[in-house]
Amino acid sequence: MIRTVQTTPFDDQKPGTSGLRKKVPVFQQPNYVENFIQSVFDSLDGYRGKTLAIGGDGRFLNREVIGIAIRMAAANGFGKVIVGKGGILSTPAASNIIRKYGCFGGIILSASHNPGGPHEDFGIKYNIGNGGPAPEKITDAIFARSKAIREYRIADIGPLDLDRIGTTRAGDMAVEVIDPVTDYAALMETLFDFEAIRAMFKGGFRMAFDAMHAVTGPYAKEILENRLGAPAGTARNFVPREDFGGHHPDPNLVHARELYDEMMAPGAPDFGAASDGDGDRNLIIGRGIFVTPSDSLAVLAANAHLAPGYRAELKGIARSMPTSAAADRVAAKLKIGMYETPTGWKFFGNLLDAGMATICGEESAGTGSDHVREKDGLWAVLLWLNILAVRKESAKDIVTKHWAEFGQNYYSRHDYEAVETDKANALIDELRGRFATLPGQKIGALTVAAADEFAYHDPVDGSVSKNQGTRVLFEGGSRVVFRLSGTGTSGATLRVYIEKYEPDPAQHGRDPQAALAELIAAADAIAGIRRHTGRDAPTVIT
Ligand code: G16
Repeated sequence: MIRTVQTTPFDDQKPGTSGLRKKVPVFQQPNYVENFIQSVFDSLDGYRGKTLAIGGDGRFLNREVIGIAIRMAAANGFGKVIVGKGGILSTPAASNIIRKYGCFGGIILSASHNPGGPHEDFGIKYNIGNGGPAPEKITDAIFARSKAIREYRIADIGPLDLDRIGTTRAGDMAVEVIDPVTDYAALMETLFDFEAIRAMFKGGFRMAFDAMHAVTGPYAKEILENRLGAPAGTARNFVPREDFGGHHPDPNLVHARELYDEMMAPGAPDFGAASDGDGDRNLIIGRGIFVTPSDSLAVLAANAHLAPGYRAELKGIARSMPTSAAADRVAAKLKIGMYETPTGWKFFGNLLDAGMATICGEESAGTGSDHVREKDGLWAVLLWLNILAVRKESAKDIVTKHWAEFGQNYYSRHDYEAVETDKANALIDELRGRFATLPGQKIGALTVAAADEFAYHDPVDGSVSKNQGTRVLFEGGSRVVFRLSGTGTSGATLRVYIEKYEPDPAQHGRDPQAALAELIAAADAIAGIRRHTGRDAPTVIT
């Protein structure tokens, strides 16, 4: 039986950088989830009888919301839903399912690297038929609808068994429960030289992969240990938990500190890696070297031809604006297109669909390719393994040689989390007001060359996205970028991205904070970070 339920709108359902992310108690308000999902369906055309993929990263509230999504999909006329067993699908695996099975779209439940649990974070995201996050045109429509919604539709169906693989019916709709790992693992086998990686493990190569008690655990166990023959124990913290074991499933130098310390200590494994809550981010640490996501993108692009799936010339490389320009130098050498997009994986979708880019990446620990339309944590790890297996050199040697050839883009991001929203806005507004007067100003030894707000003109569909980050560019090519995060759930997070290009190999491999000290001081002098936020130091430095 289909019920139409009267409701009143919420005014805070604006999707951010990657879907709607809020604290769990916000989602637990009566009708909150239903309103948002109905607003998604109301913003789409032509889905009757079609298939919807549904899955999430297994965090607290995952099962309940999956049940609601299935019942609402049935009531709204979808012909079928494909759901990961136990309600689990990593974000890249969900993207693959949407593409492989020709789904109309998908609903992905995740708050990514944010913590999980009854008082932590949850999220809902809609992905379109290409497997990628909905573009702004759709997320804007969802938000507009969420402010006007008066009713939603939901089917009263009996209990759903999400733990048994197979197809059942929910009213007129088929519910197919699939193994979350099988299709993804099969896709990885088509892209990488599993033989070569297997031989490397057989030869004694040691790796530590921290799944951070998040969704990648079962994927890593199956692919690294079962299929590639890495010793048992290579995948750690591989049992997904609703609260990620009480940790932030954020693969960075703060939350994956143990792995970092191990990789820097004597007797470290050859290679260390980690992934986040929903499996789309990656952390790469070679023995004795942390590889920044921006450098990782550049190294992967320069060496991708060593993997079977990327033997043909890359079509182009894309990166988000705050990501360092390291990959630009690779694109220039390969004589292929280089695209600079706003932050948010959704902006890569058009470039990938149009065949203009093959590999994309972001400073926020995301790398991926045209194999799906999400960033893909394990994919990045496997491409690294493939490169290591073919080149038979250490990650440190590979990165050091890369710098020697292309120069090093020193890079760091300073995050000021949970800043009062008014204060963060005031900082950005003040900065905007100084665009005209900043050029020519000297700060220490640095001279400002230009200051502006990044706007993106999508070369495929002509859409324009404004206000995508404030840039201060210095003479000589260094820069500082200021941006407010679109994924936080408390107050505002100010992100300060700092970058300096160093061509001289004698100056490579220094501590980035020391190498960037002058720019870090300039960032505060220009934006008044301390003055506005009252903070002496960033919350997180990556
Ligand atoms: C999301 C987006 C990424 C973005 C990141 C950080 O990642 O998919 O494209 O770079 O957020 O965004 P912000 O700087 O606005 O917080 P994830 O892994 O959180 O889904």
